[in-house]
Amino acid sequence: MEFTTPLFSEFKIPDTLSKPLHNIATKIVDGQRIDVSEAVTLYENADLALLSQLANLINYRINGSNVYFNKNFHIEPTNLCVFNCKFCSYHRGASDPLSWVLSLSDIEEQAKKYIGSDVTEVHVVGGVHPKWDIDYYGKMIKTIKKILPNIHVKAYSAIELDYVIRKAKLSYSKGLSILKEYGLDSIPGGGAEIFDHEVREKICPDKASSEAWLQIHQAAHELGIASNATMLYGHIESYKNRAEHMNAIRNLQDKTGGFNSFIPLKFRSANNQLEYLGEVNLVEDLRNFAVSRIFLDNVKHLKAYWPMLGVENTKLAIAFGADDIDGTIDDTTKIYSMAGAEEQKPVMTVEKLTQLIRDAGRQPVERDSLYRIVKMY
Ligand code: V47
Repeated sequence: MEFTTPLFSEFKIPDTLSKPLHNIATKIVDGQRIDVSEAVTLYENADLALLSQLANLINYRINGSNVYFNKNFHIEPTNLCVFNCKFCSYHRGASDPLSWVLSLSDIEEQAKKYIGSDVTEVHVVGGVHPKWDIDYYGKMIKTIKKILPNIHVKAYSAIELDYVIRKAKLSYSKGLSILKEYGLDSIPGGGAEIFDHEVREKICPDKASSEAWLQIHQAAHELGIASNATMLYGHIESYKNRAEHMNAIRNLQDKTGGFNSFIPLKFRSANNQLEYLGEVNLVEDLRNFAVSRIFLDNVKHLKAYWPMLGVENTKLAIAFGADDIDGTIDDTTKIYSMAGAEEQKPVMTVEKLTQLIRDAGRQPVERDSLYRIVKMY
């Protein structure tokens, strides 16, 4: 299917818009940056059709009609965790039958399943184990690379990194360069949650601060290690908190250029201490994708993580600015299924991923972890 909708090349701002919205839309169409208060106005007042058109305009300028996926799997080394984040449905105490801890030989066995396959990335993330140190984190990477020498290892959230690097009494830069020596290729976006201090104090009081998260990603970028950024939304945060969160990411990206993608993660409420909040609806998800795409003009890719959204909602997210849907996954992650996401066994074939993208009217493109094209479908 060809991507020919005229509004992506010539979009006329409706005369019927209120003055503030008209001014914001004009800035966006003219390629100017919007600020935090303008993002809040979009969240509060823009209708879905306008948000979709503006987000598509920005996305089309950056990514054309391409929508990316990759062939990947996860390794989740443990769900023991020294922290007690209230939104987490995943962590368990050591005596809980639902807890797990992988040894290096378990990790070796998991990696061996992919010998001879054309998977390009492993995403390694888990709880923060009280006894592991930086060398163990390094050895996990080395174990994977011994079995799969060409795989890209995207590993460890800034929360895990902060813990082990500080435990080793090293600077972030030194700790990350040690892990790079072991084979770390890039860093996933987890642990950002919402940077606002008051919200963070309420939803994850004891873990690494917003400043630590940003410093770790900055140190990584300065060492040539690319990373992603996430935002956990749909709990107790305000629109201003979301816009300020994205502003911190946009500011850092201006300095380093090291973020590959931004990933809005919708709070899923099952089996955690914030269950009473319930969940925001799909319309709110789509509005959030669109404002993210418009606001983060310097982060090339906006990821709609399909295991969290489900297949049909991922198609809709593509119509609201997303250009990446993550990968094949192969039923190797539990974070979202344990929090009640639709996909209880997340696994997708390439045929299904490419069909999802075609159903959304776009061009499926397999990418590697740095968004280099592997294959056009
Ligand atoms: O930091 C935890 C989130 C993140 C819940 O970089 C929850 O490519 C919603 O970072 N409801 C970890 N979200 C996952 C993550 C990620 C996922 C996909 C791709 C990439 C990437 C990174 O998951 C945590 C937290 O923000 N999370 N519990 C929950 N109940």
